[in-house]
Amino acid sequence: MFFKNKTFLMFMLIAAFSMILMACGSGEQTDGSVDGETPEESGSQDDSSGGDDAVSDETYHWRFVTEEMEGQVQYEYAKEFAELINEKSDGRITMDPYEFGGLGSEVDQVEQLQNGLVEFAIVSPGFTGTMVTEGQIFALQFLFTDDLELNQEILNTSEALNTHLASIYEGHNIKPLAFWHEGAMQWTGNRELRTPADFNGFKMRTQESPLIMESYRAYGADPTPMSWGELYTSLERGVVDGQENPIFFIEDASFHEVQDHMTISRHNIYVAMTTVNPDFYNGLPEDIRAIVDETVEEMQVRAYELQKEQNEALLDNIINNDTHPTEVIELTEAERDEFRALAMDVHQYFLDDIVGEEGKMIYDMLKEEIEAAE
Ligand code: 6CS
Repeated sequence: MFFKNKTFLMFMLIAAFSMILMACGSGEQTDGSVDGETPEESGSQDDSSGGDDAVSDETYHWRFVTEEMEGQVQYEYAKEFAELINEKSDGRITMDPYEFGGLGSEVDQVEQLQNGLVEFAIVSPGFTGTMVTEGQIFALQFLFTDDLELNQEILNTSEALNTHLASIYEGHNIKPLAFWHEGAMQWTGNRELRTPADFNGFKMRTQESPLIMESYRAYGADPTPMSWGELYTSLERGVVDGQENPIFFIEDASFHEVQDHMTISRHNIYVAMTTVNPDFYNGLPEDIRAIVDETVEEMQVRAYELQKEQNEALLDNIINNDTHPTEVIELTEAERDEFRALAMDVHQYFLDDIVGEEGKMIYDMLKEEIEAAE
């Protein structure tokens, strides 16, 4: 829909939006400091009284970038987050949610967060795969359960993720405040994908994570990483043959229009992280940080509801689209088991060749947490 043949326009917009963003964030503070000079000063403090005795009428203006468009789960999450935090802070905190596209690729957005150019970002771990190797744990297929509500509960409470993996991310200047999911992922293709043999030579679009790519090599596919901003056109032109995503995203980005087949495979969940620039976060007054934390926690429930509503509502649009028909099949448990068996080799590869001791510990702990939850 949005990105249909609009790649060129998107890249023109990147430059313009970046300049606007810099201009918005460059307001001089009452204490004479300029936004963006240091991570602590990123984001406006509109009425800085300065020092430890800062009075509670200080106001804040922050940026929240997402990897999705208006109406899609991440953007709606960020919009509600902004409303909730504004309410909780009696109007002292205002936040601007940003749609995907204006600030570059998903990987560019991660860098903007690390540099403190934006304060908050929703980050899909796939786009940090070459930097935070342990974060590729989310690329492992058939790791979580088939119960989406239970999976969200695991993401909420996991010590492996919220303590250990989060601390590795923090070492890379990305502080995850929460892990949540956008639903189960499914495959679309220009041919039917029912068995691993169907992936033989299949040009699969993936995110930038080497482990996601390895997961598709294990099925015999030929993975190609790219931003989703290029995906519609790439599917249309046959640059790639297929892709994976939750139902809501396939429908809203109209990938089904240029794909003849869709497989309900539920081979993984799509995990997203609410992240913040750590220097900015650690520099906040305690009461403001508490409001941030409370908002993050309350939004976990909304994240689950938002993806559920959209994933449930939008499948019919794909099935009933007569203009662009897509044949939708659902894998049986036996068919899923064939993929599961190959995916387990990738789990082992992750443990043997990708991560060190800490990554192994995180994997083992998360597996135990999942088994205990089941
Ligand atoms: O496939 C992707 O890359 C995109 N998918 C989702 C569900 N969100 C944003 C992401 O960039």
